[in-house]
Amino acid sequence: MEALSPPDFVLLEWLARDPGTFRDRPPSVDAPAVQGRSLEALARLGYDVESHPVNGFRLRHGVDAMDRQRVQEGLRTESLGRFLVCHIQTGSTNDLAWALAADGAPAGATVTAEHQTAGRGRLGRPWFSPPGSGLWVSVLLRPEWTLDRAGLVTLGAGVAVSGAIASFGVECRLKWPNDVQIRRHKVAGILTESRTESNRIAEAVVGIGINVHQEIDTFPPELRDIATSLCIEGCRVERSILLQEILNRMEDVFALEPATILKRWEERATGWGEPVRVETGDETFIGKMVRLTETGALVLERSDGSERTIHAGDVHRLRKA
Ligand code: BT5
Repeated sequence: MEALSPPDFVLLEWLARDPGTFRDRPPSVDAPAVQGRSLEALARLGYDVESHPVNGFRLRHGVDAMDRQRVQEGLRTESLGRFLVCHIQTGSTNDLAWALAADGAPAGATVTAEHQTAGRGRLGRPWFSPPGSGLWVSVLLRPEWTLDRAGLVTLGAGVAVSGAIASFGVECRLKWPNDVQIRRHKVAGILTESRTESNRIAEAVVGIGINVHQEIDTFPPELRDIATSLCIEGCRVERSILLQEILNRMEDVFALEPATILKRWEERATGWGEPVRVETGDETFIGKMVRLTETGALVLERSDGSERTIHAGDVHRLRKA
């Protein structure tokens, strides 16, 4: 685990006192080599530090570090986020949440990282999680649901995330099963992993990745046409406040009846009635998206009128002729 060193904090605090204004060097971080190293560390973590040969340094937009106190001071939840750990760097926050679970952490325990070096999506696909710019968070749940409701965990989290994003004034939509999109570009993804005991979900870790501050040219080329961030969509929000909003909403959503969660999800989803191609790994199906089943599976209507239920897969939109 990597951490900022004391001179980094001194420099950060010094610059953060007056964001947007150039300041001379802080008295205690005097040596140019220390300063250079600290500036690099701050830039790597996503702090927008600008240096000027004459005027000194400035923090262009102020600081948006994940701040546990800031998240918790506006929480209305009973369990979600009450136990909250904010890390600088880790492989995957989902792994940290599982480690917390093994240590007996309470339900609702939440873990964030400024940077994930091995963030993952479904089927082990990589999740691009650069430092400082996104909300990379995992929440431990003990939902006491039967196994057939496992899909509802992801859908419920999607309802909470999309509601939170919308509350900051951005129009967003859900795409089955785990994407949040703006203008059909992926702004967030959800990865639910669960541990089962007989027919029940004993524990689940919901991992949520939201692109917040990235500019389009900071995405790797293969994501530039399919991804977006809240900043690209004109929304500047502190990640701590975004997390607070998500946790508040998520606890409310998981208290709802499954049918209500599904209804909320369907209302926020995109693509009903549209022709799509769904890839399940082994098979490909083409049809119109018509509804969800009561366990959150996707129902497609095929051209011969028959219906096909899909439990896991990737949905691709077919362009209308
Ligand atoms: C997901 O998988 O969308 C789930 C992503 C979950 C990430 C969170 S971050 C916190 C927690 N810790 C973790 O390690 N994971 C969770 P999937 O539907 O399989 O989508 C993966 C695909 O999304 C990749 O193959 C890329 O095409 C694309 N992708 C990768 N990084 C992206 C990003 N930052 N923004 C948009 N798309 C991305």
